[in-house]
Amino acid sequence: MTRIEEFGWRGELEGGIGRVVSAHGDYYHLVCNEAAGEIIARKKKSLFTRMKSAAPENMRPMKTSFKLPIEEGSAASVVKPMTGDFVRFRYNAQGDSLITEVLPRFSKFERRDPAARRSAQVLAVNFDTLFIMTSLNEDFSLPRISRFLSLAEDMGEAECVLLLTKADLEGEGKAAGLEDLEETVGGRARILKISSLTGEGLEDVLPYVKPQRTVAFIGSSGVGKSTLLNVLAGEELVATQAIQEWSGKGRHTTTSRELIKLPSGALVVDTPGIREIGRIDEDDLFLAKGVSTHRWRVK
Ligand SMILES: Nc1nc2c(ncn2[C@@H]2O[C@H](COP(=O)(O)OP(=O)(O)OP(=O)(O)O)[C@@H](O)[C@H]2O)c(=O)[nH]1
Ligand SMILES: [Mg+2]
Repeated sequence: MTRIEEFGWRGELEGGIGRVVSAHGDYYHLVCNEAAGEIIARKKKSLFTRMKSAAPENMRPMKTSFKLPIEEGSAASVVKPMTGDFVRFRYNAQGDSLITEVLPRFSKFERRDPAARRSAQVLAVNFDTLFIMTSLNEDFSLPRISRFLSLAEDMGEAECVLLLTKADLEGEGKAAGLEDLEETVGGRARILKISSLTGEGLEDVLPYVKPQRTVAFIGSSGVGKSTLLNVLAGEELVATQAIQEWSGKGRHTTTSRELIKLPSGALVVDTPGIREIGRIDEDDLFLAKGVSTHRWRVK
């Protein structure tokens, strides 16, 4: 299997296809079949992509509950590459390689921008499974879960799992409204309960972390996204941080999106936590922490 296939590519095998594993301003870390399997590439200035076609048939996951190809028929738009994207690039062994096209995304999770300055903010792309994660402590919120699930309805060709984290804390009875969870979810996602601390329920997660399949972790800061990633990796791959005692909420530990390959061969996108800003207007519920725009210096 070639490197790009290991990283989830299911399309035609041609040269110059890469997958973004992390973004650093206008520079992108790509895995690909060129060079030693990874390169740094720069984004072509004003990268225009006509997103009129759906992802090719062979790019789609085998099991799907959604039929609508996303972005079909939409007008030409500027698409900035992001972690998880498959891109076309022009390889240059001497200097900067150039990303020339962002390939159509077969799934994406986005929310309306709270300030409405942009039409939408994309949080994850090209995942086979979306893990919406929420912890079983005082931070548990049925309206938030409902909001996440309605955003996931338009996500394209992927399945959605609601992961209730910190099951070891459930006994403390701080997750108000837990008894109404099934009704709120209304069959829109499979519900799993796990504890990264005790290992409870982790066996139910394993079927989703399969070779060449991508899982995106989404959820508020401190719900244990990075902790789960480390447990699945079997080592301390990414930093995690203790929760703030007084609020039950975490303090953004993960600050950029990164695509990580697990020993199982699965690809995971760990995302920065989404911060809730209010409960008045459903559309304004979320404020995500921006992706780090730290620039890579390529010598
Ligand atoms: N009791 C308990 N604590 C957990 C569990 N999983 C994670 N934690 C703790 O929760 C805190 C936050 O975990 P992180 O994994 O950093 O949370 P995160 O979702 O990645 O947070 P951001 O990166 O800020 O979005 C850490 O102190 C973890 O040790 C769990 O299953 N049970
Ligand atoms: Mg994290």
